[in-house]
Amino acid sequence: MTRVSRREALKRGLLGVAGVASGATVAKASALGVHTDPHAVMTGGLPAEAGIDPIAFVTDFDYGEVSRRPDGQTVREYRITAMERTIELMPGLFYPAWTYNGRVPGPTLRATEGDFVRVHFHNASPHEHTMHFHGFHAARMDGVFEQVPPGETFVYEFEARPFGLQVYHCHTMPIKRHIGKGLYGAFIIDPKAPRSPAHELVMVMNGFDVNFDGENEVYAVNTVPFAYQARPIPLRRGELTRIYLVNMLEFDLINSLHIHANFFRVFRTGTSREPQDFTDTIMMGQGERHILEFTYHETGKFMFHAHQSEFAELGWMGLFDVRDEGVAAE
Ligand SMILES: [Cu+2]
Repeated sequence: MTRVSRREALKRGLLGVAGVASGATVAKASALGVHTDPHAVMTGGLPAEAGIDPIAFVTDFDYGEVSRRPDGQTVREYRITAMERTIELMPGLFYPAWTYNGRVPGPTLRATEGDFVRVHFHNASPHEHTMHFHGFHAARMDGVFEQVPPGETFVYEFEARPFGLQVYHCHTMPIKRHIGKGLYGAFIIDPKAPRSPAHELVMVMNGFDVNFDGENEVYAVNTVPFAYQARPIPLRRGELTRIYLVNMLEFDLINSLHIHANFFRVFRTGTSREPQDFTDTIMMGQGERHILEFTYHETGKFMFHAHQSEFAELGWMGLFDVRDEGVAAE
């Protein structure tokens, strides 16, 4: 396999396939040195596709299967399966991902502080994996020493604490491989007294090392490069927007988000009800996550992107389309 640097990939027209649904072929992926064997892009009988719809993903929250204990405590049960799946990041650009439930990121799990959380984790892949949740729990629920072999199941149980924006990811060595391959997701723990009503969006910043050279060739928020440039995220003028922003980017030390023509309040890790900052750009290391709140008072299209310009040009950019009408209510 010829090593192609990400700058060369850029020169070879990676940007040219953004948002183009037809005409691109596996030859483009071949230029990047990724699989072109038709069997390699059909893992486990599943067709190659993005695994998620980026527009649906931003507002897709998994509250689990809800029941109640005799003492009134809410129980939320989630079913997560680790599986291999080749996903199509952009037309013709395939990536053999390791996924939770066949998608990258995994589902955005959501509970309220004090709920009892039970996660049935099944490993349907040929490698050992775990689920390591950020937040409070017992040592045996930490997803580090209890590796789950292929074909086995492990049940994680804990109380959802503390409220804020948490994250989960695989904690199997080498971790950079297991995270880089796609095993992560957001985990929102709402405070008991709800936050103010808002249009809520989940953004998981990530990237993919498509030629396995230990650096990312493409960057994105929610997996698909340029997804929200091709299909802007609709916002309503005057309505509070709340972004649950998570950085799970592997290989690069930092990532960032910048929004145009506006400032946001920053609730670091979402653990305080009081904002700690008011700015338009935030830098984050891997595993950092923050809640951002802002309101647009003008209509029109506004860009948001990583303020590492290279990341933006390799896929991590998008648009808000602020309107007075035609925005689905949450
Ligand atoms: Cu893993």
